[in-house]
Amino acid sequence: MRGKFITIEGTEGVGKTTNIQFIQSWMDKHKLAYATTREPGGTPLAEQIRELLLSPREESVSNSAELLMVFAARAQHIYQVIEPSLSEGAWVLCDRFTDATYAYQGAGRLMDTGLIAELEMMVQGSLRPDLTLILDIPVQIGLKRAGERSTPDRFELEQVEFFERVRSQYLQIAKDNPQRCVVIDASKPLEAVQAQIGAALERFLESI
Ligand code: Z5A
Repeated sequence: MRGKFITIEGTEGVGKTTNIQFIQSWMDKHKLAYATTREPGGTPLAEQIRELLLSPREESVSNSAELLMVFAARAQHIYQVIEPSLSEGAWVLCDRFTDATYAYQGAGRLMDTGLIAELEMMVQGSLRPDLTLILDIPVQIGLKRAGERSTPDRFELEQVEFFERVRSQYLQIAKDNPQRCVVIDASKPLEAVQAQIGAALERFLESI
């Protein structure tokens, strides 16, 4: 049987990395075979593109160049990791996927979402996540958490309004795709966040 494709999304510092460890333990407990990966990245080529995308630089990066790099990395990632894993029956747990493109390039950079949809179709065909956990917190709290943890990448140098648009877009995606998306209140203490994630995963498992 084909594996399930689970993505985890949210604005900066929302706790994706922290909670992925919790999801891995949940999958171990349920004896599921899985691969954990991330976007941009997940293969040597895609990780190189990630580096290009995230490094702060003097040269201003055009929105189109950014969008095409995101999808170039994604094409390689799907080809090399996501499709083979799903076909072998493994679940794929992915830190960000195309919802991030609608949120960051679409809402954040104010790019044409029709263009994103065309690239999505070209690169993914019918591939879509089966379950998406959208971790949600007020932008300022996330930026504070992210700032305390590491030096800012090229995206983290953006203004608060940029991240407000990203957050609104994620909430809109959740509204538009209630079958696939679950919004998690990530402003709560970690144990409470993980209780919500655990409940969402159990519901998903029961539904399949
Ligand atoms: N990007 C894009 O533009 N278009 C696309 O299509 C895709 C991506 C796929 C890299 O993503 C960038 O790529 C991203 C958008 C762009 N923008 N940026 N930057 P990333 O996911 O690798 O990077 P990130 O969003 O910055 O994630 P992050 O910094 O790794 O944060 P996180 O994984 O969500 O959070 P964390 O490291 O787990 O937690 C942050 C801190 O908060 C840490 O100290 C934790 O201990 C703490 N934490 C976590 N949970 C809690 C709770 N509940 N309470 C208190 N403290 C907590």
